[in-house]
Amino acid sequence: MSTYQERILILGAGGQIGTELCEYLAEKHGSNNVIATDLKPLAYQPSETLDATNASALEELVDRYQITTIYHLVAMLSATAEKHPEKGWALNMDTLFHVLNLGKSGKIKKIFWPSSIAVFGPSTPRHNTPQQTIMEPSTVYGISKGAGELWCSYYFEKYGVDVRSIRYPGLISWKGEPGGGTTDYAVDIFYEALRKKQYTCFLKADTYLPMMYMTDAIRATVELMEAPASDVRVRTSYNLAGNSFCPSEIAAEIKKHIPDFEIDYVPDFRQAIADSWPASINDEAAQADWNWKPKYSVERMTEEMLQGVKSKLNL
Ligand code: AKB
Repeated sequence: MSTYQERILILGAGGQIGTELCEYLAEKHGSNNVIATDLKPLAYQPSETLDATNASALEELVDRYQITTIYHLVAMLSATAEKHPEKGWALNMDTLFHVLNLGKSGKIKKIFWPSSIAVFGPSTPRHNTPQQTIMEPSTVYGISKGAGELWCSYYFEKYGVDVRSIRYPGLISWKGEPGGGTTDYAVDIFYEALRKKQYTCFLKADTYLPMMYMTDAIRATVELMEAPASDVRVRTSYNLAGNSFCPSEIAAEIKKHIPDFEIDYVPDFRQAIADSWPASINDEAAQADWNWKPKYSVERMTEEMLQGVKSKLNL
């Protein structure tokens, strides 16, 4: 726990992670101490519109709100970045540097920056992928996350910036929607199962990927941020495992609740991205360093997702 009153700024707060992280942190620290920002106006208060590529606008908010901690969630994800490689690289790297430099200048004390399973590539061991292993990503997003991890570690070693990071698996949520990722099918499937009882999946039936329910991911994020600095031994980014499953398995789980649900498979360019990523992840380092333990099974996640999406769609 910190000995000072944390004042938190969230960048990209309107996205899939930000939507739930804002709520969670506001509950914990009081909403006056959690300021949300996004390109678009947000319902959450207090919030500000911010283009995170604008370093001086970001610094002005940090000064105005006396921010101590930034959760930097702005990113172009894997599928979109393959369509806009240079834009993806620029967005993902420029915004990271702006935030790291605020840490270097001493204006902020702590940073969270998400990495991803996308840092791994076709030459990485695919099963139970270790914390430290071959990392030759084949996507723009993965290259940007891999480079970003090394920059985080560099700023920690050279300038003492307390930056912490998790390699998120595919994240599954109903409150916030994913946008532009390869693992998005695992959210879309719930919406389509409830709306149409039919889903056409853009990955093959047996494509295993590491996945995690958002409630676990938010808890992991905050647990990492609250761990004593000396326990955070990995300053690139931590592997984090939840469940590993493939489209046919999640479809079978949904069928237990919606027996006439049907799925078919029309793989597109995202199949090659998924094939380059791990099928499952080893997170022993996170378990050992800050006591990480996932709580959600695929069964429990499916029940909560169906309930949540149902209420969101007013069904
Ligand atoms: C994506 O699919 O691009 C993201 C990720 C795994 O980082 N969800």
